[in-house]
Amino acid sequence: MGDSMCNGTHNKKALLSDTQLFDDQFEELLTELTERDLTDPVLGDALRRLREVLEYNAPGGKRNRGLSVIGSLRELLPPSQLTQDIVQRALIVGWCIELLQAFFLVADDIMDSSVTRRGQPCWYKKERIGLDAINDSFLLEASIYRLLRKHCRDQPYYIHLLELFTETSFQTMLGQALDLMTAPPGHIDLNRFTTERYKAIVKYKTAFYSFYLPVAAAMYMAGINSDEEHNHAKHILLEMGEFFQIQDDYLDCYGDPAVTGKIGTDIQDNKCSWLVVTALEVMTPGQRAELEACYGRHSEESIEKVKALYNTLQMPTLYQTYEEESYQRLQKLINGHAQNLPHSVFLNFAKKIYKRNK
Ligand code: DMA
Ligand code: MG
Ligand code: MG
Ligand code: MG
Repeated sequence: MGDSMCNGTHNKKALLSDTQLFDDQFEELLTELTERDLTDPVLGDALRRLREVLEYNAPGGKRNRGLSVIGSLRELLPPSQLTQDIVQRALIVGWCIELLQAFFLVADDIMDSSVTRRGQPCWYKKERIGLDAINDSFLLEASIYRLLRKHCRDQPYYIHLLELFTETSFQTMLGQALDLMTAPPGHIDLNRFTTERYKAIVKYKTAFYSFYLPVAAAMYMAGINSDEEHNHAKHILLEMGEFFQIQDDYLDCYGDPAVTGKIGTDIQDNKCSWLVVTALEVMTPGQRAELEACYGRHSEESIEKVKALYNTLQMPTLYQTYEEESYQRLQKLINGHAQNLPHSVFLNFAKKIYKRNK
């Protein structure tokens, strides 16, 4: 331990990692959302339900999005300006992003007919939950705005955060709409799966909320409001987001469910996945006819045929090449577009996602 740690000016909290602080903050937030403010006794059952929904669906992920608010803020403000209050607000805004993610995932798993998430059954798959999970997803979303109001309403950036969260939510919903419309069950049409459509889906359903949102929130909290700065950051972060969803699509088929915590459904769900879009670019007309006959079908046999075709086309090799190229492109983008923002804001994020297997 260095001398500075022993001079008594640092309290115990300062020695905890952001991850520990972040996890501790969740316990506090649970009490706040389910016990402290709403005291009407007739709400007891509903608030217990909210607590259960929060406990099951908000923690347990990688928390990259939530942690990157405080992570980015530490790069944007000098340590002397990072008071305990500011750190706490950054942790709470981070949890708001994790709640937004939980809201989308609970609904996404219903729409994608998924089975597991983060190594446990999807919430809607639990006994006696079913489609009541729809209202639970609304509760997760509403919790965001209760927290923001409680902790940030006196801050000069409050309105920026509100607009950021509502706009980002809308973008994500539009992306989910495109994702679902491009994958109509029982209507297989490989012509729908274009690169152009793919890019639109992933930009809207994933990149805005997973990458731009946490960094933009930290920027507003640090008083960086200019459109120019935000557009430069957005340019880099949307590129990272596209790559992140390509990984997600790759892992849907090639990931280990014991590691990713979820069992893939893209093939049977008829999804416009990076794998199918890329495979279509390199396959023969004969292989295309074969794919037409087995994609978007639920039988184990059909799914295995699609996977065999992906292997024949060497999709893992194509993916690795893509990952390498994407990483190089991103480094260039950071050097060219980061402008006044510290490159570490982007590099920290990039470090967490490249070569990931979960
Ligand atoms: C996820 O897309 C997008 C949102 C907004 C949840 P996805 O269905 O590929 O995600 P996952 O593979 O985690 O179900
Ligand atoms: Mg899904
Ligand atoms: Mg989905
Ligand atoms: Mg996926």
